[in-house]
Amino acid sequence: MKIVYNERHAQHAAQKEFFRGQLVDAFEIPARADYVLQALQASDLGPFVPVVDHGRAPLERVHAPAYLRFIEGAHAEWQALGGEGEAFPAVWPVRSLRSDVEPRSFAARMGLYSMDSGSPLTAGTWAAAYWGAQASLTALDLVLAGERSAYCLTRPPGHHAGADFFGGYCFINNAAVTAQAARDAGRQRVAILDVDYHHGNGTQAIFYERPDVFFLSIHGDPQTEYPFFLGHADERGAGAGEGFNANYPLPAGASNEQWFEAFEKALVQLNAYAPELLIVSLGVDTYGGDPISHFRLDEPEFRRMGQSLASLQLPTLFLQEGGYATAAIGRNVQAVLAGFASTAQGQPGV
Ligand code: Q9C
Ligand code: ZN
Repeated sequence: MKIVYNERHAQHAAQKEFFRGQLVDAFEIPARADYVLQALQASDLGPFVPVVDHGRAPLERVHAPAYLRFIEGAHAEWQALGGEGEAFPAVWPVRSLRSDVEPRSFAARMGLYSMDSGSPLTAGTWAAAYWGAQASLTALDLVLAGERSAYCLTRPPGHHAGADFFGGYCFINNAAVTAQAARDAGRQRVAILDVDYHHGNGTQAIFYERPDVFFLSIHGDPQTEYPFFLGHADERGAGAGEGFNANYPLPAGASNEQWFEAFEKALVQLNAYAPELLIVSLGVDTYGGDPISHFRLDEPEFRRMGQSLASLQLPTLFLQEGGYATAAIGRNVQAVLAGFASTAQGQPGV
């Protein structure tokens, strides 16, 4: 399986994040990707393919240009105001407040363009996120050119980022950018399967009213789990997109049996859609040892996940999302990819 690695990921290196109103050590750190890189280099997966710059246009197909410009310049603005270290939002235009006027205040724009205070914005955030999107697009190119699959190793992750906001450690929505690029390259139906512990609210929202990108997600129930305000089972798409969104929320603490039951249901639904491309938002924070999540998967389950995905027999693009048990992420990602790669093409589908 060809691998595209975003070498610039470490430019996004936060020391701290807000968690329940306190500054704590950041969870989404460069070592996450370093461990995955080590595990993949020691495996027989690969080869590694260099990143190709596709420019800004494919990002602007999904994200508001004003949002991208803000993220690009935000840390410099923060520093010019005397800010030190990471920048965080602290005020948001909820409900009856206006979000159609962009305020001049930096603090106000931080709130306008974000959903939480848990996503530190650093000097290198834009570079890391921009090149992560480019690495994702490079991996997409491989699959569009006929590769059975490709994996993009990148951070920060993407699936919480909306068209015009960051949050949940995410700034540019790589799954959405690549799904749109695949549509623009002529693929008619694209499926995004999000197996990260957290609901991919950004990806869902971007495609909610569209039938051409089917979003399916298995995740911790938003009644108790981040992102709290989206990801319920009754969200099935709207307008022309009605029926093309599927959420499988599971209670925190769900068993592996419950997880695979939901997963197999999602695969049947996905298969019935007959997509021309599958994009997997591959978070491995479903791991039992994850410090901020509450499912129980382990190496054998990650391998089984990869095998089941292979049985769909679809061109498949894997994009790295969450996973915070730093030392175990490499092993878990490798198990998914090896499970997929070891399942022969031509084996019966689900
Ligand atoms: N400090 C992804 O997995 N904060 N994002 C949880 C822990 C939000 C996770 C509290 C978690 C976001 C891509
Ligand atoms: Zn997650």
